[in-house]
Amino acid sequence: MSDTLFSKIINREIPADILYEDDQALAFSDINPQAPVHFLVIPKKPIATINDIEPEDREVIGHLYLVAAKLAKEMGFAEEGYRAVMNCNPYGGQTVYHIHLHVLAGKPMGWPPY
Ligand code: DGP
Repeated sequence: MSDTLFSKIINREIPADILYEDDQALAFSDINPQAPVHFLVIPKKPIATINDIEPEDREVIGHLYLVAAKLAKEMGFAEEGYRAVMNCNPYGGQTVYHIHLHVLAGKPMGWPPY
């Protein structure tokens, strides 16, 4: 897979408001927030889309949700609620081909999401 700008954020080649980092994952504020709180949790491994997740990636994908929930608790919106969603390919609204969990909070979310 070719490098995306998220690899550049991981490698500190472009700046980002980094909220959390460990050996497997990085969380940073979305540059174009769609809610009062909007950040992305990404694996350091560059997986392009949900369709490209391999069985060996189970742990890291689960880890993204653990990071999301940890930050939700720390940032104080866990109980109030939030949305955690991954977009896949054009119809899913994906624009960056390095999977990322969007975490949106701070207002009630609509459903359906279109
Ligand atoms: P998606 O459409 O699901 O692929 O979401 C990509 C998100 O990435 C979108 O909400 C905007 C965000 N984004 C794009 N470029 C940058 C960037 O350079 N920095 C940051 N922090 N976020 C970015």
